[in-house]
This record gives sequence, structure tokens and C-alpha cells, in this order.
Amino acid sequence: MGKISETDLILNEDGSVYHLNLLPKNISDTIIAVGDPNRVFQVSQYFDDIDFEMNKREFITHTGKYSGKRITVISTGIGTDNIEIFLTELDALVNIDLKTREPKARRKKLRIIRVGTSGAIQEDIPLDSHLISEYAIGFDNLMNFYDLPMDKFEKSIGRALKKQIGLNFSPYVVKGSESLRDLFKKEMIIGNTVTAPGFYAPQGREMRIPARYPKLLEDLTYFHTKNSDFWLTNLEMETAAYYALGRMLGHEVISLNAIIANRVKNKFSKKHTKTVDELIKKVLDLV
Ligand code: R1P
Repeated sequence: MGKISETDLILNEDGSVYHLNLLPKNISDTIIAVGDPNRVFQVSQYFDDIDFEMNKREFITHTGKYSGKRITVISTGIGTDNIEIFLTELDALVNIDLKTREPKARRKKLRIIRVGTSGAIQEDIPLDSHLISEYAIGFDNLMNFYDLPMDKFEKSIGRALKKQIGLNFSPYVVKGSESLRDLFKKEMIIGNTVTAPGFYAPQGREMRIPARYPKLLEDLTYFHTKNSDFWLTNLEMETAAYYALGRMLGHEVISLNAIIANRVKNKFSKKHTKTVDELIKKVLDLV
């Protein structure tokens, strides 16, 4: 690969990447990613010091130290389209020489940990628990524009879901980082997460207009493969894009979910800020 053009890799006047507005020196190799921009402050309040702050659009960044570890926390806003921008620009910061616009010969691996909120779709997953996404299932169309390598098992889950729900596309299925899963698993439920391209109909909610798949939630709750113990556990809006692009770009990525709703019981947490806070503290201590 040669030089990347000015319109493919857009840089700001100070040399920073276009949307994140960051230079390579502004980030650590360990990144905590959150959806809600306010959650950046909820994380960095625990830092011993903050040596860098930036905000542009929904992407707020704080870099600092926690117990001697340098950590960056960045918000992404909602949705897989934002995650594409986020991961591509983060990767450019470490794996492209921004001066020569050429990919570096030695690739760097980042550790990226999503600390998000999510709704459980199994009755026995308690409100205010913490769940690690082992696999992610993407109902969005981002991966129609990339050639994501999937193994036989991942492809079979996608096909089975297409059939069961009667979708006119196969969802993409991708596993997260095993080493990061093992780092956090003592403290959390392990599950498989459905990433939806919207909050309402794509997650089985109906308000004033009818949804195309009225049985979506039920189909997801009862989806189960015969030859393996594979259940779907929760719904959110980013994890599949994290895992898919993480795999393609070669970074370690894991998604951790504060379960703030149970969709089967129709219950929403009364202490969701505390539940997220407890997740943040676990992550900071273990990472
Ligand atoms: C929807 O309310 C948002 O909350 C969840 C979903 O993935 C979506 O981004 O995660 P965050 O709380 O991390 O944003």
C-alpha cells in the first residue's frame, strides 16, 4: 500500500485525525470506549490525574493515570456508524505514519474495552448485573462494505437467525477478544449480544407505527442452536461493529454491558448510574 490520499485520511490543520481530533501522543494503548459523552467524566473522575482532554462532536477524550496505568477514555455516541469512524481513526493514530501517510511496517495492537449499557433478553439475567459479550451478532449493514472473515460456526449462527426470524439478510456474527474476556470473566456473566441498527423496531419495541417483525424479541429470546449451548442474552447498538472491525484491524476488543433493562420482565433499573459506576470501577481495577 502506498501513500493514503488527503481525502481518504483527512487530517486537521494541527495534524490530528479528522473526527476524533487526536494526535498519536494523546492516547494510551488501553482505551475505554463509552457511548454517552457524560460517561467520559464518570470514568475520568477516578483518574489520579488527567493530562489530556479533547472534545469534538460526540467524541470526548480524556487521557490520564489510574493506579500508575495510563488510560484513555473516549465517547463514541450511539450506533455502529460511529464505531467505524472511531476504530478506523484510532487505528490510523497508531498504525499509519500521519506525516508520510503510509501504513507502518510494525503494527500496534490496542486494547479497546467498551463500557456500555444494554437490555437483557433472558428472564434470568438480573437487572444491574454486568455482562461480557462473547459473541456479537450484527443486524446493521456496516459489514456489507467490508470483507469480514467469519468461521463456520459464526456463519451458521447468522444463517440460522435469518431463517428463524425471516430476515431478508444474514446477520454477521463475530467473537470478541478471548484474552480480554478472560481478564474480566470472574466478575461477570458471559453472554452473546445482538447489535441493532436502531433503538425501537430493530430492538422489538413498538410505539405508534407497526414494526415489520412483531415477534422479534420473542424469536431472539428463544433462539437456540441444537448442537451448541448458544443463547442470545442482550441487545445494544455497537458491539458487533467493535468486534468485526477489531478483528479486521487486529486489535483486542471486548464489550462489557451494564444490564439496565430486562426486556422479558419489562423492568428498567432504578439505579442504572450506580450499576454503570460499578462496572467502571471493575474495569479500572482489572485492566
Ligand atoms: C441506547 O440508549 C444506547 O445505549 C447503549 C446502546 O448500545 C446505545 O448506544 O449503550 P451506551 O449506553 O454505551 O450508549
